Amino acid sequence: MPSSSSSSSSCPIPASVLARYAAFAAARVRPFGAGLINQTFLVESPQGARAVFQRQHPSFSSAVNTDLEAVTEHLVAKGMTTPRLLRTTDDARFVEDSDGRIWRALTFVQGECGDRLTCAAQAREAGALVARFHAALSDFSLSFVHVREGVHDMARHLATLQRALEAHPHHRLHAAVSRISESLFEAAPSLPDFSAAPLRVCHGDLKISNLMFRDGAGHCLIDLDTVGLQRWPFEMGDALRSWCNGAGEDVSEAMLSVELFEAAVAGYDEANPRFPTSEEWALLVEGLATICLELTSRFLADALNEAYFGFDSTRFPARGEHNLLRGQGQWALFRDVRNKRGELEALVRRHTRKV
Ligand code: GN1
Ligand code: MG
Repeated sequence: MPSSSSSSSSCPIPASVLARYAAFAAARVRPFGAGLINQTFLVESPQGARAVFQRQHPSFSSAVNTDLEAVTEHLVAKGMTTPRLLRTTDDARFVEDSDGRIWRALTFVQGECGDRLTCAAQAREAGALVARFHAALSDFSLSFVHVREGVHDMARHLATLQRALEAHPHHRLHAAVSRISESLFEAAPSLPDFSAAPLRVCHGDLKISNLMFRDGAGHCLIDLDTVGLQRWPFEMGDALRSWCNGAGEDVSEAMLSVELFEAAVAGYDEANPRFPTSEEWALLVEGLATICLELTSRFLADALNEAYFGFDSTRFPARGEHNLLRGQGQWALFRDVRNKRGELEALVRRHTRKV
C-alpha cells in the first residue's frame, strides 16, 4: 500500500488547492484507489473529516465537473449512494493550480473496492447495482457538457495502433506488439455493427474497481467522469470483460468465467426488468468481445506510445512493459470469449426476459 504523507512541502496536492477548501486547508494527504488515468488522494482534516481529491488527467476538460455534479444530484434524488462533488469555499466546482492542472474534491464514501470478484453471489450483486444505476439515470434529461467522441469507435482505435506501429519502428517492444496486432487486425472485421442499439445514459467505465461493496452488497459506483450516452452492449461488455476475468488486468493469460458471467446477467435482469431490449441482450456477448479487442488495441498502442495509461513502477521497468502485458491479457480474453460465444449467448437467452 502507498505510504501516507503529511501536507508538508512533499504534499502532492498544492497548498493553493487545499486552501480553497476551508475544512481541508491543513489536511493529511495520501494516495488512494487504483485508477489508471486521474491521480487520486484521500484527504483527512485535523477534525477527522475526509474527502477524495483528484487531479484530472489533461485529456479531460474541467467541464466534466458540471456533468459530475448534475449526475450525482440526480442519483441522490433517486435514493442512490454516490460520491458527490464538493464545491470550494468560494463555490467553484474545481480549482486550477499554477501549472494549469485541474483539481476537484469529492465526498468520501465508506466501502470496499477490489480488483476482482470473489464469487457468483458478488457477481449477482454487481449486476444488480449497475442495473439500479442505469434505471436511476434513465430519466436524466440534461445534456452532457463534456462529450467524449469515438470512445468505442473500433476503426479509430485500430488506426491509433497502426500509427503507433509506424511511428516507433525501433521501439524495444515493437516485435511483440506487432505479432499480436497482426491477428488483431484480422479478427476486427468479424465484429458486428452496433449502431442500431439505442443510446442510453451509461457509466462508461464499469471495471470492477469502480464498483463499491459494503457487507457483501453492491453499494455504489465511483469514477463518474465517463458517464454519458453510450450503447448498452458496450457498457455491459466493458463491465463483464473486467468482472468475469478472475486473473485481472496484469497477466498475459486471462479467461472468462462462465459462472460469474451467468450470475452477473441474472442479477442485472432481476434488478432492472424494464430494459434493455432483447435485441440489446442479443448483442451483449459480441459487445464483450469488442471491448476486449478495443482494450487490446489501446494497451498495445500505449505499449509503444508510452503516454496514457498509468503503470506500476515497482513491477515494470517502464510504461511500455506494463501495457504490453495488459494488451496480451485482453487479447487472451478476446480469444476465450470468442471460443465460448455459443455457450454465453445461450445463457443470456435463458436468464433474460424478453422486452
Ligand atoms: C481506464 O479511469 P480508469 O483508470 O478507471 C480507462 C478505461 C479502461 C481502464 C482499464 C478514461 O480506467 O477506459 O477500461 O483504464 N479510462 C479512460 O483499466 O481511458
Ligand atoms: Mg475511469
